[in-house]
Amino acid sequence: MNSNKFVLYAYPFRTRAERVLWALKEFGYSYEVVRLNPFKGETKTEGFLSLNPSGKVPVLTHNGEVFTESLAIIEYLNDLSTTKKLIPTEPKATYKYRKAIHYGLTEIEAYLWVAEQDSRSSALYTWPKGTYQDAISQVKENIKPVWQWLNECDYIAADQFTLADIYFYQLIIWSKEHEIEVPTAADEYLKRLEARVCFPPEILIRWEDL
Ligand SMILES: N[C@@H](CCC(=O)N[C@@H](CS)C(=O)NCC(=O)O)C(=O)O
Repeated sequence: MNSNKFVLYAYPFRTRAERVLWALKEFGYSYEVVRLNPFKGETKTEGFLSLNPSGKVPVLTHNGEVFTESLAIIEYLNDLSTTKKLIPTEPKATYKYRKAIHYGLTEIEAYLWVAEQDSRSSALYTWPKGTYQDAISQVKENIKPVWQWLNECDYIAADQFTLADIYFYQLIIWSKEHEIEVPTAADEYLKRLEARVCFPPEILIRWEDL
């Protein structure tokens, strides 16, 4: 473990990079975080674009090798770990885990991201009028099965914490910020996750709060 050198490139406020930060903590890796401000062009420098040509975070370097895509990175960290596993290995349990992640990505995050572009991040993108309302309606509808999962289980994809919880924590917090009503079982779930020793408080910092 000591030969692992991790550097995480993130923004100074909550982004998908906090998923990676949380996973680094859960697996007990030591790491350095480099915070870059996109509004000052710090993710468009030659140096950063040589790590990720899309200019997006998170980027993780591991012993000098570059890794991008937040969910792929946290799964890589799981695969590297010899002491802790946060992806189920029994086929049906793995299916449930993957189903949750894929559902979140295609049915919830895609719409949240568009809604976000149309509201808070308008300094980075602009979208046609009405986009926000349409995207939020989709989130409201598509998040309903998630509430049901949380009625049935303490965690999103299993009876215990998995990487899917890191992901869904952020999706639910994000939804709340867009005034999507969160049922009691889901609020209790968020509190359960916030009580974890490895929970990164950075995940709550929004750019408009800085
Ligand atoms: N699918 C990528 C998305 C990365 C992404 O969009 N990151 C945002 C911050 S959360 C970003 O850097 N946006 C800057 C931009 O769109 O130019 C992942 O999950 O890592």
